[in-house]
Amino acid sequence: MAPLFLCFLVFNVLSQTQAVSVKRQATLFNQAVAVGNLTTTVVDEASGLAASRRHPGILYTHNDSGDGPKIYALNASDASLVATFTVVAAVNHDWEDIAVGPCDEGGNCIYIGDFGVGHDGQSAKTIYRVKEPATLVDQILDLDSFLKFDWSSTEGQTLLVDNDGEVYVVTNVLGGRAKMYILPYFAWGEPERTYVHSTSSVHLPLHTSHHDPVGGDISPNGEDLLIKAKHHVYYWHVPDRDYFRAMSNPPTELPYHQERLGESICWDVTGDKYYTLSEGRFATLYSYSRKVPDSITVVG
Ligand SMILES: *[C@@H]1O[C@H](CO)[C@@H](O)[C@H](O)[C@H]1NC(C)=O
Ligand SMILES: *[C@@H]1O[C@H](CO)[C@@H](O)[C@H](O)[C@H]1NC(C)=O
Ligand SMILES: CC(=O)N[C@H]1CO[C@H](CO)[C@@H](O)[C@@H]1O
Repeated sequence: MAPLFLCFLVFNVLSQTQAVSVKRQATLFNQAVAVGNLTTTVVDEASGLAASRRHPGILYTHNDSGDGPKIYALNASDASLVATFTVVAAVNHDWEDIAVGPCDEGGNCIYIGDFGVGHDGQSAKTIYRVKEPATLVDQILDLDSFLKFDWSSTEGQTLLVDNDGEVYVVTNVLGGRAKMYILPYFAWGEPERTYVHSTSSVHLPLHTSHHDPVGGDISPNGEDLLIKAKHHVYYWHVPDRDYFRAMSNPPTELPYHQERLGESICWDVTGDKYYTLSEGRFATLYSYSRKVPDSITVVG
């Protein structure tokens, strides 16, 4: 028993050390693999991506402005369209991102960020929440709730939802540093807009010379955060789930296959890979899988 236990202990220590050095070398994830191309013409401006919790292997996406209030369910193994959901009592002014997180009364909800600047120069500054449907067939989804906010920023393109249902919105800036805001929970369902002060925000440790960032996602276990810029994917490991404090640390840059107009990124439901999808017709869905630490290969 004793030598076996010791062996196990050594293995654990080794794999911990490996994980740390692997992270420093920024070789945590593999290069992009093309999963498949969109075969449907209805998704031609995909601007957000999120993994279903209720239906593993399904990713939700949506069009940018110009579409109805529609969520498209894609098969993560071949990028085919599985179902289309229409959200009643919502409008797609300029939906910029989508996320999945808990509902108020348990279960999983889809969150939609309508906070881009539409063709009319206005921003709806609204988050919609709907329950994840039980079946993957075309259907109408009732609104679970909405959150109307206001801020001093022009627009956001990144929506993050954590395990507690807290909602974070990242501003999109041209030059300088974007800010991550946490939206107040009490604002859900309030007919009046709630003003979000900059005291509820933190600067990202990133400088941009493009309109960035364009998307992001928190992993289902809450420990990993991705922010996507036009040309880069940034990663923070956040074991304590303090996403605000994580922003005082520089991120690790992860592999990214440059897309024409890539605005969408999400984790897989297991957190073992992430996906990116570009705007445009017949865009390619890419996946980037987590590398298995060397120590596991050696021992296993
Ligand atoms: C997917 O699209 C890319 C770029 O248009 C193309 O090169 C590739 O052949 C397509 N793959 C499939 C399986 O159709
Ligand atoms: C997704 O695609 C895979 C491979 O093509 C297939 O086996 C699976 O049944 C599909 N899932 C759904 C929900 O359509
Ligand atoms: C099917 C559909 O409505 N597609 C829309 C997706 O969004 C773009 C605008 O960004 C529209 O041009 C498409 O018509």
